[in-house]
Amino acid sequence: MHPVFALATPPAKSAICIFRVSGDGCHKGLSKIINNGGFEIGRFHIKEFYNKKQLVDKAGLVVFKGPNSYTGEDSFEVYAHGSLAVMSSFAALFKEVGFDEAVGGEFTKRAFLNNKISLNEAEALADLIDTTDDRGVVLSGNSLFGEMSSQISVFADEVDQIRVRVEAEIDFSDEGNEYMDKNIVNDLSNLRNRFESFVSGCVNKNRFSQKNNVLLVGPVNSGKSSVFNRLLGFERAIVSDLPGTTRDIISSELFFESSVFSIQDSAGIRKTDDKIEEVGVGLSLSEIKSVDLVVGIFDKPDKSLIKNFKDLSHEKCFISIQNKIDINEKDNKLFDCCVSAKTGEGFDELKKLILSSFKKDIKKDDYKFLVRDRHNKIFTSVIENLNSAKTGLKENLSLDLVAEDLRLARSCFDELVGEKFSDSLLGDIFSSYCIGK
Ligand SMILES: Nc1nc2c(ncn2[C@@H]2O[C@H](COP(=O)(O)OP(=O)(O)OP(=O)(O)O)[C@@H](O)[C@H]2O)c(=O)[nH]1
Ligand SMILES: [Mg+2]
Repeated sequence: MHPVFALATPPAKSAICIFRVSGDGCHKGLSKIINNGGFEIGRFHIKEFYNKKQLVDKAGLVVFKGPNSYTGEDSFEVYAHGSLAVMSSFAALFKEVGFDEAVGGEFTKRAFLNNKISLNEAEALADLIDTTDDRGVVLSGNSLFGEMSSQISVFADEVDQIRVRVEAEIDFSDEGNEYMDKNIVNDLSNLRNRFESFVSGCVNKNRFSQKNNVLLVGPVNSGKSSVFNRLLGFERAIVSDLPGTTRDIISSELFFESSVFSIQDSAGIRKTDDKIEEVGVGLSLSEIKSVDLVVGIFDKPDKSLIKNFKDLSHEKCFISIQNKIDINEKDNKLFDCCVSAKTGEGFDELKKLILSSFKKDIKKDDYKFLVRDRHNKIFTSVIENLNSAKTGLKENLSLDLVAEDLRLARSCFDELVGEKFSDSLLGDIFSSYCIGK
C-alpha cells in the first residue's frame, strides 16, 4: 500500500515527538531525506534529515522490514525534537517525498489486513488507549495480548469437531459406520456451558468505563471554587469574597487512586437580577441532570438548604460537604464530610468519599475481558445456535439443520476475530482510533 505518515505523539511541545511511516517504497523515500542515505534494519540510528539541503532535525531513526513490523509493511519511526516547528517541518518533508497523511487507525488497519492482529485485538488496542483506569488496562490487555483470541480459537475448533461428526453421519451413515454417539449431546452441552462461563467473564466497555462526572454545587460564596481548586491542586477557578463570582461551568480532570474524574465547578445558586449570573445558575441546574455525582458545598449548617440541594439532585447520588471548618465548628452529624479549602484539612477524606461513590457499582475484579456491543451480540448468537443444535440432536430433527446451526456458530467466531468482515465494519472500528495508531 502507498506510504503514509503520522505523528504518533500529541501535537504539543514535548521532549520528543515520534513520527511513524509505513508502506511500499517508504525506505526508498527515506534514503532521499537522510544524510548518506544508508541505514540498517532494526538498529537505532541518529540521522540528519534534510528537506532540499535544508536541515530539518537531527533525530533518532529505527527502520523495520515487512513483514516484521507493526503494520506488516516496510516502515520506519523517527524520534525528533518535540517542538511544534520541527513537527510541521517533518510533515512538510514527508509530503515532499510523496508520502500521504495517514487517517486515524490506518496503521492498525494495515496490521489487521496483513494478518498481524485480529479484529478483536485491534478493538482491544483502541480500548487500551482509551482506558483511564488501572483495571481497564488489565482487562483490555487480556483481550489484546492473545488470551481472548486463543480461547475463542479453542471454542471454534471444538464447534468444528462436533460439526465434522454430524456431517460425517449425514454423508456416510449409509455405509454402516457410526460417526455420532450418545455423547455428542453431552459434548455440545458441555461446550455451551463453558462458553457461557467465558462470556460471564466479559464486561461491556460501556458499563465499565464510567465517566466519573462530578459537579460541585451550593449556595453563593460557600467556597465551591476554592474546594475545586484545592481538589485539583492548582488555581483553576477564580475565587473571591464577592457572591456570584463563578458564572460558567468550569471543568478539569482529577486523577486519584488510578481513576480519572471530571470535576466541574458551577455558579452558586440564588435568585438574582443579574442576567449573566442567571444564565450561570440555569447551567448549574441543568448540569445536575447529566453528572453521576453531585457534591453540595455549604459553609453553614442549614438543614433545609441542604435538603433543597439534595432534592434538586433527584435520583443522582448526592453528598453534602461542610467547608470553612477553619473558622466554623465541624458538624459531622449533618454533613457527609467536613473540609477547609483554606488549610486543606479533610481533603483526603473528601477524595476517598468521591471515589467510593463510584466504586460500588461494578465489581471489576469479577471480570477478565473488556468487550464491546459487537462482541456481546456475537456471543448471544453463538449461544442461540449451540442451543438450537442441541435441541435438534435431542429431538432427532434433521441432521442438516443441526449442521447448519453449528456452521452458523462457527461463522460467529470468524466474525469476532475478523476472518469475516465488511468494509463498513472496518470503517466503524478504525475511525475511532487516534491518528498515528
Ligand atoms: N476561611 C475560609 N475561607 C474560605 C474557605 N473557602 C473559601 N473561602 C473564602 O470564601 C470566599 C468565597 O470563595 P469561593 O471559592 O469564591 O466561593 P464560591 O462558592 O465559588 O462562590 P461563587 O462562585 O460566588 O458562588 C472567598 O473569599 C474565599 O477565600 C475556607 O475553607 N476557609
Ligand atoms: Mg465560584
